Amino acid sequence: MSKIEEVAAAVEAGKAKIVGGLVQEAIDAGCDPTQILNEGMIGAMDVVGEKFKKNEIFVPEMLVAARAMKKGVEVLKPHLAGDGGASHGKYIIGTVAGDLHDIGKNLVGMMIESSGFELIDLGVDVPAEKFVEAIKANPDCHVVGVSALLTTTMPAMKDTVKAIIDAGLQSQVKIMVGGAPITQEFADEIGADCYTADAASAASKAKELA
Ligand code: B1M
Repeated sequence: MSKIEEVAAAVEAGKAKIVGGLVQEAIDAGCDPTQILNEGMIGAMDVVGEKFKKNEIFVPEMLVAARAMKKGVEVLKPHLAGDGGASHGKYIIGTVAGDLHDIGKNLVGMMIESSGFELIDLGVDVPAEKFVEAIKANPDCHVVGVSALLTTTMPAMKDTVKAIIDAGLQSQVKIMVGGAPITQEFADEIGADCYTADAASAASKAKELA
């Protein structure tokens, strides 16, 4: 089994205590950090999601896999740093109301931060009004990121984008959206300024928008 496969197996099995060490071993063995993230950890979460869909595992197993992934990301974080240095101002991010998934949002936040933004993370289950308040409270923020992982919370993303537009804030901030069920088509339909499929492209797009 390769080092990356070992990381994937440990994430999938929810072995939080050993994932950090395995990620470090993979880094020490010269594995590419992005490959460890994409193939080792995100790949494992996809397997977990598939098993959940087939009723082979249940919410507690998904939760322990998520915890294990977070441990691995902690070790990987310094190795995924972007160009840092340059200051691109503030970036507000949150997962929409009703949605508790935060791994993808945290990865986007991490890449955004390491690209030179000051990150304001509103957390998960964030009501539309809280996004609006945060944007108003930070007039020097020019990009906001809205994440959703459930098809059932896509309407909350639509409401969030609408609330930001209705508050007249689209002249201040560009609205970025993303998350597994989100598409460019949906982003266009709800009036978001930008859709990106993953954390790395979110960071490079944010720099263009800032
Ligand atoms: Co949930 N869950 N979950 N879950 N969960 C999914 C999303 C699901 C696809 C699993 C499945 O059925 N195959 C499914 C959704 C189905 C659907 O919507 N049609 C699902 C479900 C059904 C549920 C519950 C309803 C289950 C239940 O209770 N019966 C429940 C809902 C709770 C709630 O939110 N209200 C639930 C709960 C949970 C846990 C709490 C147990 C846990 C989350 C823990 C946590 O986040 N702290 C969990 C997990 C772990 C998953 C899976 C297995 C993994 C998610 C993940 O972290 N992926 C997931 C299956 C899957 O995704 N394959 C699943 C890794 C992460 C890096 O990817 O978040 O997609 P992702 O982020 C990517 C991109 O999407 C993008 O960049 C990231 C990486 O580059 N991105 C952005 C994300 N946000 C972005 C924002 C941007 C740009 C890009 O700009 C702003």
